[in-house]
Amino acid sequence: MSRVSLTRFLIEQQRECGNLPPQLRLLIEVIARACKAISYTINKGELGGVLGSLEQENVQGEVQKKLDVLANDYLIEANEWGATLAALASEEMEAIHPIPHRYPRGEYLLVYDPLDGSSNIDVNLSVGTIFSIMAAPEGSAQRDVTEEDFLQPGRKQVAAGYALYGPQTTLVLTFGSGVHGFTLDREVGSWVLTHRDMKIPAGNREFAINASNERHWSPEVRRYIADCLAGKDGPRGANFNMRWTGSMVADIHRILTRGGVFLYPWDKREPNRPGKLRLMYEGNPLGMIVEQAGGKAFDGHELMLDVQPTTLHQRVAVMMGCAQEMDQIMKYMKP
Ligand code: AHM
Repeated sequence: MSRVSLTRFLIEQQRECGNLPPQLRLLIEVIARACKAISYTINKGELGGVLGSLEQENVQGEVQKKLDVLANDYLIEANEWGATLAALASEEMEAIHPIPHRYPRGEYLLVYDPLDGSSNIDVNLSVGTIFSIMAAPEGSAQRDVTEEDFLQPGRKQVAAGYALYGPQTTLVLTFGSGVHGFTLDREVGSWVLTHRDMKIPAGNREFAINASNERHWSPEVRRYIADCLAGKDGPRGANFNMRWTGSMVADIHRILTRGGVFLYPWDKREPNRPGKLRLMYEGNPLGMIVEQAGGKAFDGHELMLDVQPTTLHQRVAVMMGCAQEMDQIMKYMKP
């Protein structure tokens, strides 16, 4: 069987589905190229001098890893000059980054988390890059884009994806007509289509949650997890399994591949904060992928993709995965 490269796949989609304008196709290819560079850099590990932390914090108040900053720089350098973007925003940068005036501006806005799960880097576990693409507002070629222009609900994303740097490097993409996975062939330096039209399998009773926060959870979340833990003899009448990688992108990839649900709910450690994870960098792009793969994404009150963002770095409670199990969770969460 002949191998389908990312370029060939995108060109065929453009031809057949008509939902992939040339500028969006180019943007996806450029992001994929930057992810390739990030993958090679991560792979060098200690030999490349890229492990460890810097003595500085990002806008989220988290100590930055060297690779957080490197990955962020790769994505800016790759995307600045290509005339596909009006501006970009990164979890690692406080303010949005308009495309400098020396380059032509394009029709899209890019939002990304350059390295999700970065506490996993130094212990050689999976991390990933997550991205979300939206249309830039009309007229943004003539004026500077503002943070408000980025505050679009996830439903308006035109594409989303992630690269997972694990035992294999995989790229998972959606532009609104299904979810497709590619594996990096390191010898050739090419992304090869390996998972066409991914769908979250039903019936896998596996949940991902940081159980060390149990005492802080809401009564609804405690009841849901307690019922799962009660197993075959409990109200759910089945045994459940638990998995937690500390890297959301890896947990979502597992769910896409073999089913289950992921939860990072609101908890009372910081009661005024809706959750730990970020709406624009994690909730929305992974929510779009999960929905496109037949699953559901929920913030505890409404569907993730319907949440109206109010700030770029806003936090959100996250519950997403297999549709059938999400229906159960949503019943538990009803007031
Ligand atoms: P990061 O942006 O610092 O990498 O944090 C995000 C990560 C998610 O990938 C993961 O699900 C979660 O934080 C893990 O949190 P915890 O430290 O509670 O295990």
